Amino acid sequence: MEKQTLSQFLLDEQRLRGIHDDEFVLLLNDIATACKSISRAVCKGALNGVMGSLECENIQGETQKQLDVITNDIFIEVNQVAGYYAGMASEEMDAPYEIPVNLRKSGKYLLLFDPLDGSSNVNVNISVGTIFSILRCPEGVENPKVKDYLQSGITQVCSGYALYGSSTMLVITAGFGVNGFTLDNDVGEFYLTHLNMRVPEDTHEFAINMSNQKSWEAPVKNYIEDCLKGTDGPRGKQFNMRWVASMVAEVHRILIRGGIFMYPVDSKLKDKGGKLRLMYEANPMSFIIEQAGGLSSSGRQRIVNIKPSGLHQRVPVIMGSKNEVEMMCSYY
Ligand code: P6P
Repeated sequence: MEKQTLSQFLLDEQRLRGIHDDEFVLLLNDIATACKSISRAVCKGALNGVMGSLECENIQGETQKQLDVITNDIFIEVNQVAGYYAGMASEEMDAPYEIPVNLRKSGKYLLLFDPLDGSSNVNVNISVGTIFSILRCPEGVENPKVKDYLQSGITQVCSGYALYGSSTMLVITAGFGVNGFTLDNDVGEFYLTHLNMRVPEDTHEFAINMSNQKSWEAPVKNYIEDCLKGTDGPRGKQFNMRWVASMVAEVHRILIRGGIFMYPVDSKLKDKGGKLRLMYEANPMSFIIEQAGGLSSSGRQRIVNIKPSGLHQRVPVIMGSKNEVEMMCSYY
């Protein structure tokens, strides 16, 4: 049977389930178009000589890659053509970007995104991705300011990621489950290939950057030590470890075969609150993981319940298989 395209899937959801307004469907199609364009830019990176770093740093204090800026521009330009946003905020930009009112067709939504998460992997040809989160623009707000973006993750209308790996995939949730679409480069369409994705409740695989071990808080140290004891330890089973240093790749693996992804706060990051950003990494990925039956916590609270205090706020992240995240959080 012919697979549904993303557009057909969204229109079906709109018609059969009465969800999504027209602006939302158009908006998601624009995001998909941006991701197709980013996929080509990443795929041809070396051929176009854009795999290097720039002399400048972003708001995070990280050296920007050429592709960080290129993909950020693609995301803004593609989405500005249709203008189904009141504004956009990006990991790569200090302040939100307001779409000029004359270019705007709808002021309903705010878009937050990390245009190329894991970009330090791009020149060693390891999977990278785009992460996005869609919020409602507060009623009557014509020109959204930072405070209008500072909504808890629980209020997200939609979130998703594109994974630029062996194939390019788009995985999205709008609060009615999680669905994955694979890009057919020959046709230029995303086709539904992963209907109603679910995170296995148990796992034997953890993902954490072990080089930070000496700086972890005690609960994390104790949990990992118990996992490493294997069948002789309190967990009574052997664990495997993965670390790709690309959150999108980790989360996708966990969606497919289970696992627990951890970027806990450590003594080096304590004053920053953690490594990963709440608004355009932790919240969108938490929405997806929870919609697929998993859990997502800072170790002390559900991530999507956190009331943001800043656009680039960081947060400790523990997310994945329900029973494993519960076990890990029991160490706090
Ligand atoms: P480290 C990529 O820079 C990122 O934000 C996530 O995608 C990834 O999980 C993490 O940082 C990797 O961090 O310290 O291992 O380089």
